[in-house]
Amino acid sequence: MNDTIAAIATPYGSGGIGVIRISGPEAMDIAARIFSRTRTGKAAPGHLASHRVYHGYVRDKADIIDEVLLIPMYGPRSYTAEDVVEIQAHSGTIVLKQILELLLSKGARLSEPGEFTKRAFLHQRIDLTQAEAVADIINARSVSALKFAASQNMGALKEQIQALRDKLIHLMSLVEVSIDFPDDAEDLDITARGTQILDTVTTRCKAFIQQHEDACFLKEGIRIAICGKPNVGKSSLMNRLLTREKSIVTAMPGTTRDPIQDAVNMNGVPFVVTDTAGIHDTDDLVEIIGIERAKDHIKDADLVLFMVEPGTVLSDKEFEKMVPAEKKIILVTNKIDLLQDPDGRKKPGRPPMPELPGACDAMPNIHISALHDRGITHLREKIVYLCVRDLTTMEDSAVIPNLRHKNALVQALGFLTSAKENIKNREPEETLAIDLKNSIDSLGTITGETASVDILDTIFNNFCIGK
Ligand SMILES: Nc1nc2c(ncn2[C@@H]2O[C@H](COP(=O)(O)OP(=O)(O)OP(=O)(O)O)[C@@H](O)[C@H]2O)c(=O)[nH]1
Ligand SMILES: [Mg+2]
Repeated sequence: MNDTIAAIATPYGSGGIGVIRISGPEAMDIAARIFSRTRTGKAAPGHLASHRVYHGYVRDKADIIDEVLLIPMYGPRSYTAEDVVEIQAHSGTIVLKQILELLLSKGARLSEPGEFTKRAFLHQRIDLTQAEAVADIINARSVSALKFAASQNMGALKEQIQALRDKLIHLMSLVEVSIDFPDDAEDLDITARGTQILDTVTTRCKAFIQQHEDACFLKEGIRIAICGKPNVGKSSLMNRLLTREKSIVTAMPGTTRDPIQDAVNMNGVPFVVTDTAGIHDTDDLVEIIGIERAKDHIKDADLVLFMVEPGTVLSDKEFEKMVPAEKKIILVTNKIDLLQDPDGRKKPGRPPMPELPGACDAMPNIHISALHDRGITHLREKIVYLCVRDLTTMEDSAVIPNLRHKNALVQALGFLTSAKENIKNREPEETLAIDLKNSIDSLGTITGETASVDILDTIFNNFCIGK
């Protein structure tokens, strides 16, 4: 952290404004070397006041590269807590690159991915959960995901983990006192107090783990598989849900072979929808492979849209082979335009209703016409309702541990369980102290107090350069 880093902070490509960021002990000097407040470059900026906006020019000797705004921010009141300068230039690939190269030639070093945020963490301006939330905000694919990331960025998870850790540290201090002063041990009543603290912390850790399980879909997207017999209209529905023509639709059965996947946001919730090959008995090798892949997607899906059409006949056995019993399923009856007009009048000579196994009676059954865009809004609402009905209760606590946090919580839980056993079996207090220390360290990896260099590298390497 002794050197000064620079990077383009805005995305590649053309735009109104592009930002270049410089951070480190020489940030002000390096910026001053390329910046002048007049076109002729005679007026050196002199002392740059913090948090002011300077208008001027970036110059390479006699050449003006761009007209810019320059914002100096002295540490610790900056993103990294170091001296930071942000240069707002016009956003073109060449102009930003030229300014960056000029800065590098004046003594700055090109930053590594996430290095600005890493410096903010190492200077203890933010903890590790807040640093991770920065990446989550950037990558948020839905309003809900953004909301949780923003709350984590404000320190919601940090505070709750720290509170648990403080309770354990308090217990640890009692245990240490009773080891050092065995005569006072009885007054400290480690058994009762310890059990109570361990129970509280264990319950919270379990709740956090559950919150992770319930809500990790917010980041990754809820997986929906559209499946059914060939030609029932799966690809037509896929295109309706995505609101664009992604899957090929033809009147020929067996059109879709490879699974077709795309992300879509419905009512602020992210979904990943997969259109699959129609499942039936066939000798066609390509279809057989497509059907195998379809089954894999059905197995992994959080929700299956099982599609039928008027005239579909399906036995119990056939249905069982298509969809595993424990799946969350919405039955989608497509092509209702063949049965009735939009005003509800029955069509003469209409095909028979689908004949389905008894197990389907209990499933939600939505009637649609993918071709004529009927019932799609209702289906979307049903999908969102089924997948996120538990979300409202979760929002109160407003923290969602990620996979890394969850693994640390599981590890902590192991040590906490062992600590409780120690108290119950009246083991020596030294043994209890070891379990407590380990559980405190496990929770510390979440906030970064005890995180190893490897953990830090893994986290920050996933950032983009300039963040
Ligand atoms: N009348 C009517 N036809 C539809 C409807 N939805 C789809 N179709 C037609 O049904 C045929 C098959 O549609 P697809 O969406 O390709 O069906 P699929 O289930 O993906 O078919 P495969 O990929 O071959 O398994 C096409 O001719 C569509 O135009 C509908 O709601 N009503
Ligand atoms: Mg298809």
